[in-house]
Amino acid sequence: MATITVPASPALERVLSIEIARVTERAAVAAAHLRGRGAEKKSDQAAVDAMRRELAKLPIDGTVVIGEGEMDEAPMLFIGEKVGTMAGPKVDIAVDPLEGTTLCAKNMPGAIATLAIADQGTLLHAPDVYMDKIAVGPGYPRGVVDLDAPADENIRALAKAKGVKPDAITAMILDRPRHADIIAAVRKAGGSVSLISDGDVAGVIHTAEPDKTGIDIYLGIGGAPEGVLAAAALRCIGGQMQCRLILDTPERRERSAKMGISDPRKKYEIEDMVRGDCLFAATGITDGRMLDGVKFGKDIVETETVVMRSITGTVRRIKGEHRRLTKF
Ligand code: VTB
Repeated sequence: MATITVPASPALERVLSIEIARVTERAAVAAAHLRGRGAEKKSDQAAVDAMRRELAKLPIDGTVVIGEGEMDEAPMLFIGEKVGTMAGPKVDIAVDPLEGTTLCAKNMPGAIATLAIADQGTLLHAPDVYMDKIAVGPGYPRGVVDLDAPADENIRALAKAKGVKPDAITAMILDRPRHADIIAAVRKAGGSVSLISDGDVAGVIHTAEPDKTGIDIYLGIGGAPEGVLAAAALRCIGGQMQCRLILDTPERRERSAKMGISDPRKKYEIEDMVRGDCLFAATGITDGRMLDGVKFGKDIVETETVVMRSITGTVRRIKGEHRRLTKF
């Protein structure tokens, strides 16, 4: 059988833009088999297994930097795990094989399988803690909004920069009691709030296309691993994002120090979280605003995947029609 050999290169190879889609497709289909069964752990495990199997075939010398947990707590895709054929570029890998386990378990919109690949040493090694996030799409002056400014101020600043009244601005926020104050502040400024129950990787990405998604800004606290994945996507399509890890216990500060984080209060820009070129891919598991979910036909499985590449800013939407179903 013919094999593809990818020479090592400082720039991420183009061929990987197709290969990366295969990885998220397989993870999405594996999880989709378990949609709506209330089986969070089982569907996550199915996605992890499938993603790991496919990653092993990629022509890369990869290291997982955002994964399922640290070595002692995750048997697969743990932080530090080597993945790929080892015959290819040295890369960092960030994975979330099932982003939105609850969405999948309840068969609600927005569960995705997602992955980012970046040049080695360029992705933030974020521990699995919470992260405060703010993101807006492309086309605004740098610093138009700020993580440390009150939410109402950010809404007014964004409206001004967009040339609209604050009531034309919509903020997407995770529906959690911890966000009561920022939700109130957005509304106080006149803005509208679009709440999501889970899935803030897609939430951040929505800001890049406000005309299509109706979302101008993403605000609030979610997972740090999801923050790095979202930053990789935004690095490809444009936009601004600022984040801060929430290291509010000595244990969390110690854990992050071990991962190389010396300043626990650091405010990260996209360029600090993704310091070089990257590829980002996501495949829909359940139907969502960003992607259609997996469809199971009689003799065909259909998938939708988005692949983004930072070097060129190209975004590809790949509709997969899979006929050799034994591969799943
Ligand atoms: C966040 C968000 C994810 O879970 O990690 C959230 O980034 C966790 O927040 O998209 P809670 O602990 O409040 O649930 C997701 O929504 C899904 O994994």
